[in-house]
Amino acid sequence: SVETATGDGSSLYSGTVALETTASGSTYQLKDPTRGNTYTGDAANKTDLCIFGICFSRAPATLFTDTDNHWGTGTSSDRSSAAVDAQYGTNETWDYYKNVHGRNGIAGDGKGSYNRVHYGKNYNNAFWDDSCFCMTYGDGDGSTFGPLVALDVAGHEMSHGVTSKTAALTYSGESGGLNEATSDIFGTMVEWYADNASDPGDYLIGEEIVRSGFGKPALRFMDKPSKDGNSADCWSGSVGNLDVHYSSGVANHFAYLLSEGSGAKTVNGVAYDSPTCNGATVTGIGHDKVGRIWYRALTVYMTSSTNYAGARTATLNAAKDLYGAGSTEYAAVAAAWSAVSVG
Ligand code: ASN
Ligand code: ZN
Ligand code: CA
Repeated sequence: SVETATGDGSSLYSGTVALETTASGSTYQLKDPTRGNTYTGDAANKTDLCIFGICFSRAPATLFTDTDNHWGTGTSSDRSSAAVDAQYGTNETWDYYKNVHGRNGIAGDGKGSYNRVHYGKNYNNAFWDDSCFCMTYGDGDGSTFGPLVALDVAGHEMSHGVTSKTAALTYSGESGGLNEATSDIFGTMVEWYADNASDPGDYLIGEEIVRSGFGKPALRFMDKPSKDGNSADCWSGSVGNLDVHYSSGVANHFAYLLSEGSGAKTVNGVAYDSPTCNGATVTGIGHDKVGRIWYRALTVYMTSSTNYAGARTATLNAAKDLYGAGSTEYAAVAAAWSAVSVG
């Protein structure tokens, strides 16, 4: 017989976490019947062979099993520890979308996804793939990146799946920057939602996975995106020529300003100093409302070709729906976009 069991895991980045697993005979499977049978498997350090999105062979996803339902050791010496982080990342992402936005799974149909960990050798990336409805995580090379299984990375990558099923923002030009920013914003919202003492909420992307060889404390910085050396803080007519991970800076900066406001501030022990492009002072409305406004904008108003001007309109419409045209929130959305030179 097969039934849901409650276990726990020692993760790499998030301490000890609860896991819902599947009891099957005398073993447990890292598969969660309460979240669409989302499961995690071992890619055995193999890679996919895909050309232009068509895959001729795929690395495996050999389901993790365990004898006592206590998973991992909290160190990379045990292959199941990264699996704990990956499974926990899907749990928190699922719960964030379900409990905050009423969205039932990435596609909104209750269907779970799956994770592969230990993809490739020293692989310095993680990615969502619509064609397998699955997440893939590298181990990192150990000098620039550690295992890429942190919460904000999980939330970022799976949010690409949500974007794909909703606005379907084209992954180039300004819409591509908005696609990437959507993933940074919701990756951050998942991290705040999880409220995990080992990986508390912040406005940094990838702070848990970078190593000394990377030379910066995070991949991206929402308060002042140019701190990464590449991203745009302010909109300009050429922003759409940047790589999508850098044109995202304008919307990440908007989201920070709308959450926390401009100027210097320490939040959860992290110091931020967010400038505005127009010299104005912006007052924040908190990250929860930013997540609600962005989600409604993404799922109701944005389309595949939405650009920055369109994102301003979409989020203003969302704020009007949620809080009213005369609300503080509506005015704050307008002020935050103006502060990044949009509108
Ligand atoms: N980690 C990268 C990202 O999510 C991989 C990709 O899909 N472009 O942006
Ligand atoms: Zn991305
Ligand atoms: Ca983070």
